[in-house]
Amino acid sequence: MKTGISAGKVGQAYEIAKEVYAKFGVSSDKAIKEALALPISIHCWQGDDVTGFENSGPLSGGILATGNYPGRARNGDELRSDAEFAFSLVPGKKRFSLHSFYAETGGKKVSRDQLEPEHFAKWMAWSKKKKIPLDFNPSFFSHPMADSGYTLSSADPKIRKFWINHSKSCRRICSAFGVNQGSPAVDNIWIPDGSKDYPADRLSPRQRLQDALDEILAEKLPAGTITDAVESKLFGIGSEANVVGSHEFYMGYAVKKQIKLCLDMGHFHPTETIADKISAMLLFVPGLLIHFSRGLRWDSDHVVTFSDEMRDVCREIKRAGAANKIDFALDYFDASINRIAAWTIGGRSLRKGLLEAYLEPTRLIVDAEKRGKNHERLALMEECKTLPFSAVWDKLCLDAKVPISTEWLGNVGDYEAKVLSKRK
Ligand code: RNT
Ligand code: ZN
Repeated sequence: MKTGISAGKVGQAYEIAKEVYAKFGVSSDKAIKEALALPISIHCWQGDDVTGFENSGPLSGGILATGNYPGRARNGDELRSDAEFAFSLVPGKKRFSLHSFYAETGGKKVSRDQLEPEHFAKWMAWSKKKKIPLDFNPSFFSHPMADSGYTLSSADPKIRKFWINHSKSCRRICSAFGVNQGSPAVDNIWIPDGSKDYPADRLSPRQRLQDALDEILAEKLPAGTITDAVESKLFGIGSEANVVGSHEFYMGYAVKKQIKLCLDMGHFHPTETIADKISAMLLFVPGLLIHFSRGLRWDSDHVVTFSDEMRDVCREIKRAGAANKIDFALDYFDASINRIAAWTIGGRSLRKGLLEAYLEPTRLIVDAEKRGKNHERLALMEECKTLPFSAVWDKLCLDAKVPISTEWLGNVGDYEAKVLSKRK
């Protein structure tokens, strides 16, 4: 939708907003720069409903992309051009996160335990050319070896070995990304392992998972090329009673190994949020990978919005001065709406959350708390919610050369008519 708001008008509104924030001791110019500088790792799998390029059958692992909006990307070239287009609508620094089944093997079937960096040559060349660093994820689902519902924790040594080898090749690929981009790529391990009904033995699978992870992480890779992370979950479809890689499991494991813990916003109890975990966990692990997502009833993967939960997470990171220890990543998949819009809405919302956090007059609020004036603290927190935030947001978009307000819907509409609607 065209708003008809000119750059001049945005500038005028911004000048007033800037004055208001200055009264609260906040530089909005600085907040814009800080918010734009934090990289958001955009997840490739929203572009094709977590399908990948293997032709390995339907999505499994207790996750599900519902909907059949036309225009999903069917190959690497389509996915890359869709992503580039989405990048042009999301302000600030971006990364791109791949799953192993987005390998491009030139039509040759390559088993997941045999994947090599060369199968990601196109992705790496693109990453370099576009200056978009990559992140990586081994894929423990949508595969016959995952049919039992168990992978790294499987009681079958053949299955376990297969996934251990897959994880090892993924770490090498991830490290090759790191070399290619001159900075670490994040390798995030999430496995679907769990059971539909109450298991009698919860311990053995967890022992096997710990041993498997130890074996995977034992391989030393060139320093500064890879950041290891592990992601927990509460339940999935078909793993309602027990998930082997639970929060407590990975919390303990990440502390023990001093690797990053991945907190996915959709992977906790319905009223449990992750904001309060950040300052607690950062005392014990080198950093956190955050999967920004939105849980809704059974689904942990709705498009990220500017929700209280997400804003709380951004604020907590800012208040703790911890942004340099956080990898910001999106994780959701909605096949019922235009997928580029899904990327754009989530990416813009997260950037908004970051901007809002950096605009908070944290010092004033903390000072009120220190003086024991908790009514002032509460009043300030309330006031922050209605400061002229949208004027600063529009200015951020102008500065970053992306469309303001809902103008981007026009761009998405054009792309849908010209490109997406031609995909049958
Ligand atoms: C699944 C996890 C995991 C996946 C992606 C596809 O519950 O959140 O991060 O969403 O790896
Ligand atoms: Zn996740």
